[in-house]
Amino acid sequence: MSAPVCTTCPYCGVGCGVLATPDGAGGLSVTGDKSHPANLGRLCSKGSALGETVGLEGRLLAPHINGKEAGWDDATAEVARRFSETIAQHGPDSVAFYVSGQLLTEDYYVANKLMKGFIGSANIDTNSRLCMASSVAGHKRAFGTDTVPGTYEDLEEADLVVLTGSNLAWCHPVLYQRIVAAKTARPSMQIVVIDPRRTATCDAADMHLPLAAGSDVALFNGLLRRIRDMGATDEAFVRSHVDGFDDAIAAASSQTSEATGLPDDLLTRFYDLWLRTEKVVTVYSQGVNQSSQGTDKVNAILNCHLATGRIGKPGMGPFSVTGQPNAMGGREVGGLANMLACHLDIENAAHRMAVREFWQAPRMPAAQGLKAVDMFDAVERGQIKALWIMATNPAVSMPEADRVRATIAGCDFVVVSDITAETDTARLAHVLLPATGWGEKEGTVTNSERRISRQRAVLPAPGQAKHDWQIIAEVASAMGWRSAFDYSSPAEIFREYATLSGIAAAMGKDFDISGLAGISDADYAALAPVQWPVSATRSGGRFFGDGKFFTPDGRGRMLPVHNAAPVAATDRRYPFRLNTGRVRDHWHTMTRTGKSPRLSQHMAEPYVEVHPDDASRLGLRPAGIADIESRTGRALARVIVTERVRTGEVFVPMHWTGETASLGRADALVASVTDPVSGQPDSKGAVVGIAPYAANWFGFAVSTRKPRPDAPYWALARARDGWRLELAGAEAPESWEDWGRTVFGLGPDAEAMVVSDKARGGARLAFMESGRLQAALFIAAEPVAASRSFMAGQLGAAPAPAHLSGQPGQDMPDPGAVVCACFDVGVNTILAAIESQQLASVEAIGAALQAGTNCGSCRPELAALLASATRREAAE
Ligand SMILES: Nc1nc2c(c(=O)[nH]1)N[C@H]1C(S)=C(S)[C@@H](COP(=O)(O)OP(=O)(O)OC[C@H]3O[C@@H](n4cnc5c(=O)[nH]c(N)nc54)[C@H](O)[C@@H]3O)O[C@H]1N2
Ligand SMILES: Nc1nc2c(c(=O)[nH]1)N[C@H]1C(S)=C(S)[C@@H](COP(=O)(O)OP(=O)(O)OC[C@H]3O[C@@H](n4cnc5c(=O)[nH]c(N)nc54)[C@H](O)[C@@H]3O)O[C@H]1N2
Ligand code: SF4
Ligand SMILES: [Mo]
Repeated sequence: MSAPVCTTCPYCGVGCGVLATPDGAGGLSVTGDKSHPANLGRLCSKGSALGETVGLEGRLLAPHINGKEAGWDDATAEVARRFSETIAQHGPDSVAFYVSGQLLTEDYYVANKLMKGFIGSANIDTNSRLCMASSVAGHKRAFGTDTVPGTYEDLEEADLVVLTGSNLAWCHPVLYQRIVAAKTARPSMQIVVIDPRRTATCDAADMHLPLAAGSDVALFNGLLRRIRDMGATDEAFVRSHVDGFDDAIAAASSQTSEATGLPDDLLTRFYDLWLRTEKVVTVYSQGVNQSSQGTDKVNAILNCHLATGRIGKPGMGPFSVTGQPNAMGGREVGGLANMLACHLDIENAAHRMAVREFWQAPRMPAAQGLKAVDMFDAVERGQIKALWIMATNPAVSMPEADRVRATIAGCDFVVVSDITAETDTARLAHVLLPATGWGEKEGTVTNSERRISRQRAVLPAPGQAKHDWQIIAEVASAMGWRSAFDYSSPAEIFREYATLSGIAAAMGKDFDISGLAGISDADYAALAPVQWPVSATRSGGRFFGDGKFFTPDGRGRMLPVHNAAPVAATDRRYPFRLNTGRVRDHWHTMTRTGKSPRLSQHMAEPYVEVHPDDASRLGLRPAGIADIESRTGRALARVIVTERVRTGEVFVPMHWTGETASLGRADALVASVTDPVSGQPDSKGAVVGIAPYAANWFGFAVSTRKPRPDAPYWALARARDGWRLELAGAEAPESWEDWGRTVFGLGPDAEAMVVSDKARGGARLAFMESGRLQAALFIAAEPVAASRSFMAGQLGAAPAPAHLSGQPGQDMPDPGAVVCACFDVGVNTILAAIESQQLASVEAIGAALQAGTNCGSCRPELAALLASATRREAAE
């Protein structure tokens, strides 16, 4: 076995250190890096399962031109030629790059340099527009710079942690575990969750404020009024360092907090807790950013911290947590259409000149480029004629995803750089370029607390895959700019970038890593995680505690903000507010987590959470299928009836795509409404109508071969030795056996055992090849009751009667749906152990079954199982 390589997790913005050891057979074993300050050895379920996601199945391994495999020389030449011709004919603004917070800083730097400095357009935007843009804009308005003031330690040192619009337990699990550990050690620490949904994050909370969707400004304006009314303002800090106090108070006083829909006494309890607790950190994420008033929401939060001087000091401050592994790096390096590199501003002539000179750039745009939604609109209008998409899947993740998909399909020339061969977006490309992925590429990422860490290669580049920076540099060279893009390594790019940051710092910018400008190749290879700034005068630490901001006069700004109703109003046809977001074990469009059987079991199909009152009014049954419709599209999803959501609001996860479900793309339903300041889409604020989907049959199947499903509702997920498939439809095929043979790719030699119950519209089929179970199919008039976990474990097994009942026999234990993904422990195993071993705590479950003892992501679910078992016992 080789020595472990220190690298960084490619998922969320916590930025955990990972020790990865190749197993010599193309796989990896992965553990948490105890020396990394972000995680100190912890990993969540997704990080722990990284080894299961590096296999080459489904990978894009060679360039393709118009669907045919091609060599790199031809592919690079084709991209360069089409971009050059388009620019020559229609000008620099007729082309665009749409990039991603999943690029490394070095990739991002090169893409930005090519577009802004050499092509001469600012039409480069990133999926961070859908993610962090409102935080960027809010920070800039308040601080004069896009900088997160605090560090992760603040979350542990705080006496009150407010989590608003953040499902930290599922989306930043290691940070959540750090907070929970701090609270366990110091139980007086308080946690408050502000979220319309009761999420897993609420399990550790002392207080949950289920505010009406979109009403955060009303809530935080109420807090600001209370700060003023109760004399909690830090007058000295405001006098010396903050402008805008009176206007912000006036705006806050012009409205009540009624829009939150929360009772006054609950609000007052929260406000008074906030007021009497000096050490307070307010963490916020997409429930704040992804809103038609996302920037105002951000400033409403920042106002409260500025008014009380609770910022940039140990245990206090606002804390925008970043989503993607390099969302922060992208903001630093100028990945957004309205920024230059190193926090410099595109519309500032002096900044522009400095960068132009540094790059020796032939041209430089003087105005902002098009932000993501506007960019795709310009593609639709034919104004942008050549588009290069890197490391993102906009045909799934952009609002009005059906229209975006059609827009990309209609664009004259589309290039997609990806690691995955078949994504909804890759299917639309004229030129497909294979990139190296996590574990194969080298560079840096910056996490939520401004800490720069190395991603390091552990595995060789597969097939013909190249690094993203290399692909971009080669196209730039082919376009005639070889000397400016003649990089031989990411270290060289990093040095150039660090040097530029020194120039930016000399112009008064806070982003400064000039201390690394002279880093040698060897030191870059060995670079330990380091928090910026890194310069001759500063290293790491907090910002703004000293009252120094980066506005022209150095003072922070409070903003007058007013609560506004979400732009899309509900009406009779679309009476529900659609909330969207994430599940614990999947990452975005699932191109990586979808490869892991363990991660695919926790939530195996698209679903919609509906309140019981709404469900009964609409006739939606638990486990039935809902037909969800908006002005822009349609989706089918499994119904989960739950009090976790408010009445009038429903929740659909964002992860399902055209590859994994028939009609599961949440963004088909979401309108392209954006925040007027940041341009970020209101991904949580669409309006929809819901009705039961009139299914006459439901199905469940497992198959060793990847099924090619043919049904109105289907959803596909990996299982241990194959695939699992959920199905529903109106009209049943004539022969389920024939249907199964086609869908599961079975030959005539496959033997079928069929039990049909024509009267009740049911059928059960098991298909064998060489005496082993190849596929099983269960059809019923009701949602199928077969045990998913049991059947998924039976593929390849010798025939057994249980294969037709779909339930384990007496001697065959059924672990039930996976709760602990790290140790693959199912719900039935846990419930049985709670009962038989009288387990009374999450720790006791861990000691008995290991569940919850690795990443801890499932600890909230274990606690819920304990509570339900105790309730049952009490009732009996
Ligand atoms: N497991 C997992 N983790 C991830 C990711 C993933 O795909 N899977 N993606 C990463 C990325 S890129 C990101 S950006 C982060 C996102 O991390 P989060 O922002 O924590 O995740 P979301 O589920 O998008 O939304 C958070 C919460 O906002 C709530 N919300 C909706 N509307 C409102 C509102 O009006 N006000 C308030 N206060 N809350 C509201 C939702 O109910 C939801 O629980 O997660 C990162 N981590
Ligand atoms: N309704 C709704 N929509 C949302 C959100 C929401 O909460 N609700 N959240 C939004 C947010 S915050 C985000 S961040 C986006 C995320 O949405 P996307 O960025 O579209 O989602 P991913 O699946 O992460 O796409 C990454 C793509 O890059 C590929 N890839 C992975 N690694 C590499 C690499 O190293 N190089 C290259 N070239 N390709 C690579 C993957 O195979 C995949 O196709 O979705 C947004 N859309
Ligand atoms: S919390 Fe999980 S997903 Fe996020 S960086 Fe750490 S291991 Fe990766
Ligand atoms: Mo994100």
